[in-house]
Amino acid sequence: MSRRDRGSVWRFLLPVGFLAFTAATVAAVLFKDWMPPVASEHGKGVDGMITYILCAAGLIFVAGHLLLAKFIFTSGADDAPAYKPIGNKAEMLFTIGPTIFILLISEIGVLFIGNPIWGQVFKEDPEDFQIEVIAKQFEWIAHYPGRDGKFGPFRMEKYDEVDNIAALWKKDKESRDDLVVRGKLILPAGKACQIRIKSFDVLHSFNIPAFRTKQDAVPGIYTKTRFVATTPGDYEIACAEICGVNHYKMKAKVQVLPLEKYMKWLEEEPGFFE
Ligand SMILES: [Cu+2]
Repeated sequence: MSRRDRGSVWRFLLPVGFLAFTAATVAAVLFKDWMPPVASEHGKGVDGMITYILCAAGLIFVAGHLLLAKFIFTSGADDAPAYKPIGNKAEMLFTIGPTIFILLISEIGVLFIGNPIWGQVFKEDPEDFQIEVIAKQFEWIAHYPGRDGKFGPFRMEKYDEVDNIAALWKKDKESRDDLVVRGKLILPAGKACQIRIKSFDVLHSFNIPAFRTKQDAVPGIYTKTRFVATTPGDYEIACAEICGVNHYKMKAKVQVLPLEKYMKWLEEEPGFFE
C-alpha cells in the first residue's frame, strides 16, 4: 500500500471512528439513567438544566465536527479549489454570528431554566424550617434550633469531640433546647427547609445527590441552601469538596420523615443541655 493510499484510509477511518464514538456517547446518555431518582422539588429543574446543557453542547459539538469532516474531505481532494481568502465582511459574519448564537443558547438556559431553580433554592421564607448543618473533618452534624426556634451561638473553645460536637454554649439560654444529631440529617417531607451551613475547619461541600443539592461549607461564614424533600426515605449526604485524607468517607444519612412523624420527633427529642 502506498503512502498516499494509507493516507486516504486514515482519512476515512478517523471520521468513522469519531462518529461511532459520538454515537456510543449519545446512546449512553439516552438509554441509561445516570442520576439517582429525584427526591426534592427543585431537583427536576436541575435535571432539566443538565439535559439542556448536554443537548446544546452535544449538538454544537457534533455539528462543528461534521463541518470539520466536510472541510477535511473537500480540501484534501485532488480537484479541490485553490485557497482563496474569504474577505473581511465574511470573517466578521463568521465571528459575530456564532458569538450571538452561543450567547442566546446560554441566556435561554439561564433565564428560562436556571432562574426559576435559583429562586427555589435561595428563596427567603420565614415559614421555612431552619436547620443548621456543620461540616468538619470528616463528618456532618445536624443542629436544630429547638422549641424556641433560635440557634444557640457557638464558641469554638467549648468544642469537645465527644460531649459537645457542635461547640454549643451551655450558659446561653437559646442553646439549651437545641438538638444536635451526629451523622444524620432528619428532615420533614413536603416542607421547605432552609439549611444554614458552616464549617469547623476547612472547605467542604454539602451534597445530597438525590436532592440535586450542592453548597460549599466555608470556614468563617455561613452559606445556605434550601429544598423541599418530596419523598420519605433514606438518602445520603456526601462531601463534594476534597477536604483531606478521609474525604471519601465523609458521609451521613438523610432521613426524610412524613411531616407528623418529624414534628413528633422534634417535640420528643430532649434538648442538648436538658
Ligand atoms: Cu469534607
